[in-house]
Amino acid sequence: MSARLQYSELPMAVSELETAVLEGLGRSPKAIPPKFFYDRRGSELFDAICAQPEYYLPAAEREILQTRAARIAARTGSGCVLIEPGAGNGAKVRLLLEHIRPSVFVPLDISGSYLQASAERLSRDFPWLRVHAARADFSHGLELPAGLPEGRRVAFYPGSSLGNFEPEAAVAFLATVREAVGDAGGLLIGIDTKKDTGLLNAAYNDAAGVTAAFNLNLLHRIRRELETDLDPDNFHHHAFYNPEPGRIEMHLVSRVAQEVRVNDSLFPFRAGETIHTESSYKYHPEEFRMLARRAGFQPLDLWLDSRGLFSFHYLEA
Ligand code: AVI
Repeated sequence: MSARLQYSELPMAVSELETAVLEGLGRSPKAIPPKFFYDRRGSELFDAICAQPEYYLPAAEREILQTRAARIAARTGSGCVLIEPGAGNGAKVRLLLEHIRPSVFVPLDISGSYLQASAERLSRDFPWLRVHAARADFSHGLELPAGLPEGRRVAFYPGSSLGNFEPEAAVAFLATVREAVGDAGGLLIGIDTKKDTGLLNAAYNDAAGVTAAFNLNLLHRIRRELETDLDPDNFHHHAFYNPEPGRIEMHLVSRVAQEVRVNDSLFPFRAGETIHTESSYKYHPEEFRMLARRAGFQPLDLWLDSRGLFSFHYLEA
């Protein structure tokens, strides 16, 4: 590892998956939070989703970042501390780094080995860049690694990941980002917009079955990591847009009536009963601006791609 590259592990409960599964399968309706999708295999499958033609988000987002990079950099200023929660493979920030020229880039991700590998690639490809990567579960708040330089803090939260929070939790998360960046800070955030239901449903039901594999990987992960007789083949993927709350819902549907054992607990399933694994909220720009204001941010800029499929907002504290 070069001197420009640092890696930290912020505290994370090891038994969290077990607790979430035992609690979530005991509940009615059954639910497991989406953050457990992202073990190494899940992160790889998510990358594969991003390459599916139906999943319009990455291309729309790339278009905005490519065409607006100079304006974005004018807002963030160069030499800032650039923080990316849920950085994944770092593909998006690459479009901005040369423009923003941050003093340090701080990628945070729940998947440690995946994060380390992508931080190393980034450090190699941008020889001037200082990278301080940290494995962190920021679903409980945004803790930053110690030893970051002084300077304006700007958070970068692309990919519409905020959509995976319930709206109240989204406000709470934005408020923790607001606190982490401080009074002089900013947030550049990508938000998926409301649109034609057919496009939305196709994006979460790609023809190659990658989203289905991503959803089902949660069950494979549970099988790998917990003491269980759960058989992933007894479930199938189901995703649909629910217009009333304005969200895509992903579920795993039990094909049969069955009983699943995890540790010493038994969980009965009716045929057709589901585990709700993810919600992905879509926001009109003004709906999102209202959320941002409630978290103490002032919305400044709104950028849309040419088809109006995706939005980027720049907010200041
Ligand atoms: C990470 N997140 C914004 C994705 C989404 O679109 O909600 C996760 C995803 N789930 C299925 N496909 C992609």
